[in-house]
Amino acid sequence: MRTLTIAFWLLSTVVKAQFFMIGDSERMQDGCIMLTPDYPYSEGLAYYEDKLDLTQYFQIEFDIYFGDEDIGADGIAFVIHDDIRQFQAHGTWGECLGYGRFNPYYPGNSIDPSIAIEFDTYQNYRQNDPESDHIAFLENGVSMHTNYWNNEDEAFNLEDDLLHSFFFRWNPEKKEIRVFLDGFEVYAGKRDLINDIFNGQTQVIWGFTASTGREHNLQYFCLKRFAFNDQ
Ligand SMILES: [Ca+2]
Ligand SMILES: [Ca+2]
Repeated sequence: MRTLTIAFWLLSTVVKAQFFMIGDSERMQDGCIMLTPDYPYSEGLAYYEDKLDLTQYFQIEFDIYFGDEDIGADGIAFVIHDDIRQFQAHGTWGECLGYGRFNPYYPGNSIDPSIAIEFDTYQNYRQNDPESDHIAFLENGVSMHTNYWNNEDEAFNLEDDLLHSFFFRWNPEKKEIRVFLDGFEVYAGKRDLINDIFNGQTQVIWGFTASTGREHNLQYFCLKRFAFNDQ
């Protein structure tokens, strides 16, 4: 247990220093990384420089800030990918959060193959968004979704000037993803990521993407802990 604790501490220390940033993302003074400033038509991404091993259990814990304007935009996506552009991969701005593309039926700039958890703060009819802010599981750079989580609250709002706690867990034996927001389970699903998404690839890139459009917000994340164990 002591060994594990030390390993977690080392990993969490290293994580803060090793993000590869593209677009408008910038380091902040307290070790957090800004993805977009509170400014229109911005896109920022930050990828951890070491790849994830999908054959291993992992849990990534982070805090996310979505701004202080309830009608701001557009949100943040947590992304795991093996796009051919690797650490330069990015999607479309605005409603696509720097991850997906405007139209799911035609090609566009998106991150693929991939999965993402989107934290969406602006309603876009083209992506089938509900009126409220919401969280959704996405695949292969397609922003449109049919299912989402908003705590069954039509006024659910993420842009409340607070940090929100998120956990992302991957269990390779059960092939299970679980995501938590402020203590609520916001997504749980089984998917054979290695074979069904990444075509046998086990080493993948992970990070965060975000964008703004006509509406905007300051958006950033702070990594809390990156833990591996055999649970
Ligand atoms: Ca909102
Ligand atoms: Ca949206």
